Amino acid sequence: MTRFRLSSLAVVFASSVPMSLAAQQEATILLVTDAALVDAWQPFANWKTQIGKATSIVTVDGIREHYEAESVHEQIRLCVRDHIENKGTRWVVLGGDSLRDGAGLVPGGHTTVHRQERRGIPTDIVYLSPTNWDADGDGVYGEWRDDADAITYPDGTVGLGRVPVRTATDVAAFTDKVIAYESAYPEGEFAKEMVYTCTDSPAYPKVRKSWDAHVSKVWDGQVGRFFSQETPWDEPGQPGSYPLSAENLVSLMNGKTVSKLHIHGHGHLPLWVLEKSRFTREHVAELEHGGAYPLITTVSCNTGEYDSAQDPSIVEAMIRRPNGGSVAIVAPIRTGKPHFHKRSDFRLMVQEGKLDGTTHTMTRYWTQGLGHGKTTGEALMLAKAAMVDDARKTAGYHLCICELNLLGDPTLGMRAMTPTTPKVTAPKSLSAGASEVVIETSAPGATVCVWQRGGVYDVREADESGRVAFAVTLQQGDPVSYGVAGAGLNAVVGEIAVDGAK
Ligand SMILES: [Ca+2]
Ligand SMILES: [Ca+2]
Repeated sequence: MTRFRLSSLAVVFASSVPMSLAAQQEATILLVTDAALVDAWQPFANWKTQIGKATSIVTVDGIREHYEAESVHEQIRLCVRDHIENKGTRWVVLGGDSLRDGAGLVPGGHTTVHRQERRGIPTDIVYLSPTNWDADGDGVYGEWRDDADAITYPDGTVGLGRVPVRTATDVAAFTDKVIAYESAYPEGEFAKEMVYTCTDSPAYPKVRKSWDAHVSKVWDGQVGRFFSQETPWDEPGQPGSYPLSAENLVSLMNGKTVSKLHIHGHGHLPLWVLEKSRFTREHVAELEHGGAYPLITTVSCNTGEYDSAQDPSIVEAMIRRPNGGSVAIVAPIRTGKPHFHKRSDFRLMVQEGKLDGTTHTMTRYWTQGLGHGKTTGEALMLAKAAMVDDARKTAGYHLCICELNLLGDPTLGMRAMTPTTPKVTAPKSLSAGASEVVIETSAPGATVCVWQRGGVYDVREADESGRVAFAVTLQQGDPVSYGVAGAGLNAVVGEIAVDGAK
């Protein structure tokens, strides 16, 4: 039986863990990390807070100290639930890499076993669950049949992602990429360019259908199909003449011509298998496309295996790569299995393109993000929520929900449209004491935030004329940070000096 100590948590956390005042009030982002990376994550937390998503950093050590349970996984789950239920958390960032059996910087969630994964997989979505995934109390978690009453899947209201970083340098490189993604996203056709790659001919029909029947129905982007026998770059009359090679995939990214990328085909932990070549860390090291970071989904086996002693996986390498790679990738932690209710569905997959559980999850991720304005983490959790009935019926779908992770930032908008950079007018300085901060923008409906670290934190929506007025009491010498952000915008931030009272 787990117990949960409610006494003076906020005070204890505030004194033991650096947190912004905003975070103490109401933090929409909860960032869980190791004590060694707290300082490294602070610029990320400050950036998110400044653009309207107040961020609270908690450490695994702090969680161990303040939540009572039989395991660190349970302690993290209780902490996350506390923040969701009592502190306004809408996104959970697991800010560190992990190893097997709860080791590493930020332990993976309870190990879920399955007949297809007898050695078990860490299941991060357990951290969002109001129940503990061990209904029969035998210490074996996530047993599809025996623990069904204690298994709660994500409902999509809270986004989750893991940033599998190991060092302060990794965190700094990742933070730079996230800031560029949110404030300096390319203002051309880039946002509209999606590419599906596929090297596996039996999968062609379903990969085609993912776009034709789903993503294209909700989003007005352009698709490029980079299949072994078909690419937009083929010589006329010579299908397949432009190979899906590692070099060509590097060119695609370095040319800043793909903002959404689905990679379908074989892979192993350290690489993607392409047509007659392999995409490895050496290719990741060639990536230089600062500011133009694609969002990626991939079914390729073990590419998202963040908990292995072998590190980095190819997905981890893409996340950690400075000035290149990606900021959010959905990938399987073990083999990327085509889950179905019955065997005959495989025939329908090959013949008619029936979507298996994994392809369906990734397709729903894109439709939620590009068609319905959800962030990366929300979109993946909604895709999982859409599969709950399947998971109750067939164990394979339960595994499907557990084994696909978002590696990267779960709070990012998915850039369905080409952004504009709003014009923002703010005072250069204000006087201490009771004041009105007026921010004028060219973006009606934008999220506008003001933040004085010593006290003020307020987030509002710009009115029809793009204006927001904040009534605040300002302290001398503590500048006001402001941020303007929104789905179709590159975020703009600035600072207002606070002088002595008049
Ligand atoms: Ca059990
Ligand atoms: Ca790892």
